[in-house]
Parts: sequence; C-alpha cells; structure tokens
Amino acid sequence: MSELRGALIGCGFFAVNQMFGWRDVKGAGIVAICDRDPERLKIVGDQFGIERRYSDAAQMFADGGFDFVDIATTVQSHRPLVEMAAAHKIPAICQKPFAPTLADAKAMVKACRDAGVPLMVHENFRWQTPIQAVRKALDAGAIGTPFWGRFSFRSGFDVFAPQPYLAEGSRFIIEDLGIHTLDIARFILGDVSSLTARTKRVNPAIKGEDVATILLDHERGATSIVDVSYATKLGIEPFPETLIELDGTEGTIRLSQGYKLEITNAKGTEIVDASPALLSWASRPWHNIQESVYAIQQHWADRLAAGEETSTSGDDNLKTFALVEAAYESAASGKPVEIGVLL
Ligand code: NAD
Ligand code: 89Y
Repeated sequence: MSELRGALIGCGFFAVNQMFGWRDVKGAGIVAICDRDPERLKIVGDQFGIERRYSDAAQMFADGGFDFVDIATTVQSHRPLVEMAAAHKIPAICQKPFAPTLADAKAMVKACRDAGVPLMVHENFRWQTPIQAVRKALDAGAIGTPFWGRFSFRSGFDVFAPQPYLAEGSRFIIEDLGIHTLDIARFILGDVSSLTARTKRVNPAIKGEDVATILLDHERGATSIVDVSYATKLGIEPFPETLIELDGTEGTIRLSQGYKLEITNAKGTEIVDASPALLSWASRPWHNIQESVYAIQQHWADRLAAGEETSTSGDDNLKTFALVEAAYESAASGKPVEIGVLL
C-alpha cells in the first residue's frame, strides 16, 4: 500500500519531535508544512527537507494533496483548524490540550463525526513505555483487581524556558500536564464518575496554578489520587516521569523514579527496568516523551490505514478533557464534581 501523506500545521518547539517521529513511522510521511511564523517554517522545512510550505492553513487545505493533517499549534487555534480539516474531509490529529473549553472540544468532535473523518488527540503519555508496562502487568492479572492508585508527577524542571506561554495563562498545570496524568489514570483504572480537586500557585512568576491534588472515584470501583506539581525541588529531578502506585486484591505495582517497575504478588517480587528507548534523534530527559510521540503517530498510521478508531480518539479524549474541567470546577467551589453531568 502507498504511504499516507500528512501535512503538519505549527512548526514550533514540540513539532520538531513530531517531525522526527513521522520520519521514523512506517506507512506515513509529511509532504507539506504550515506556520504563520516564516522563521519557524524555514527552520523546520530546511531541517526535514519539506518543499511545500504555507503560511496560511486555509491555502494549504485548498491546495490539498495530503491524506491527513497533524495540528501541532497551541490551544487557541485548535478549534478553527480541526473544523477546517472536517470541512475538507481530512482526517486530523490535534495536540493537547484539545480545546480551551469542553464545549469547544464537543463541537470539534461533532464536526469530525458529522464529516465522517477520523480524529485523534495527540495524548501521547499513555503511549510511554513504562505506562504501557504497567497496563500490561495489570491486564495479565499480576495484582488481581486494583482497588487503589496514585499517579504522581512532581518536578521543579524549568518548562517555561522552551514553552514561555505556560507562564501566561490563568490555567497552567492541570490543563498542560495534569491532562496527561488524568488520561493515564483513566487508561490504567478506567473511567471516572466523580472527582474532588485542590490547587495552589507556588511560583509567583506565573499566572496559573502549579500544584494540584485530585481525588478520583473510578466507575469500576477503585479510588485514586492524581497529584501534579512544578514547584517540587528534588535531589534527583524526575522530569518527565509519571510515578505510579497500584494496590490490588492479589498484589501491588510500583513504578518508581528511574523507570523501575516492581510487581509484588504471591509469587514474590519482580523488578523490571521499564526505561523508554533513547531514539536516535531523542535527548534526555525528554526521551520518554519523544518515544511516545513516535508510538502514537505509528498507531495513527496503522489505524488510519486499517480504517479503525484510535486509542485516544476525539470521543475518548472528551472523557479526559471533562476531568480537566471538573478539576478546575471543584478547585473553585471546594466541592466534588460528577463527571456524567459534564459529558
Ligand atoms: P510553540 O508556540 O512553540 O509552537 C506553535 C507554533 O504554531 C508556532 O510556531 C506558531 O507560529 C504556530 N501557529 C499558531 N497558530 C497557527 C495557525 N493558525 N496557523 C499556522 N501556524 C500557527 O508551541 P509548542 O510548545 O510547540 O506547543 C504546541 C502544542 O504542543 C501545545 O498545545 C502544547 O501543549 C503541546 N505540547 C505537547 C507535548 C506532549 O507531550 N504531547 C509536549 C509539549 C507541548
Ligand atoms: O506541555 C507539556 C506536555 O505536554 O508535556 C510536558 C510539557 O512539555 C511541559 O509540562
């Protein structure tokens, strides 16, 4: 079968990882790129040898000649660009956070559904090697039925240097990073019926919250905690590791710093190295995220070719996005929020 031709919109900081990922993906490649900033367009176009370059997404869609679009811009432009893709009947991948609000996210999912085009949110953290290893152990019945979990991301890494816009929004860590941690909690323990959240801003130089603690009730009966912080200064900086603790009826799983996976059950304790691969183009400490970019893009290419839905489809992501909205609502009111009411 011939290779799927992709077009990428938004040639900024993170898109470079996506371009490297596409270079490695089997069955798909990028044939056109777009950015409003001529400097970014030139840097990425020259680096990856892409001749078709656009400063205007509408012009790129009008010219066509591609089978899918990969939207790697920041959140403000996601809705118009996804709707543009739907109007041209072009399957779309959209970066997280999918939309500014849940209402926008729902409208974007509807636009693609009505147009009959596949939509995937680039929610890559569940594709990280250590997270997949935890899920595999759980699926193999290693700890029986999980009844409690903790999904923790605590760091003091300077994310504002490569992504200065993160310091400027009234919402920060839940929308930017906690969105991944909440998605991992769903991926591991299933959908959520209600949550309670508390937030804080510790860093005086930013506008939004940089600490959040969220208590989740999962539909299948487990209780979990999602705790995220960019105000935590540790001896060994863990960025960008998500640490996981799971207690089950037959044992426990611990994913600890350094990608150490420890599984304890009646057979004893097994310790596995769940480190991500360091891809040829990747660099530490980002390599965990970079490998998951490649993995989610390969998944998209495989599923698009097979005509099958992706793991983080627009529909699926609404359930993660609802947790983000609910967390802000709960932090503001101090009260628990029912997720079903939002969806
Ligand atoms: P960035 O600001 O560095 O890059 C965005 C680029 O998009 C800019 O070059 C800008 O000129 C361009 N752009 C914006 N609107 C456009 C439009 N309408 N048409 C054409 N070009 C447009 O941002 P970034 O740090 O690369 O982040 C991009 C997205 O990636 C964000 O949503 C961010 O949350 C996400 N991100 C995801 C991960 C992950 O692991 N999934 C990690 C980092 C960032
Ligand atoms: O934008 C964020 C993301 O998605 O992963 C880590 C990050 O780059 C900073 O929090």
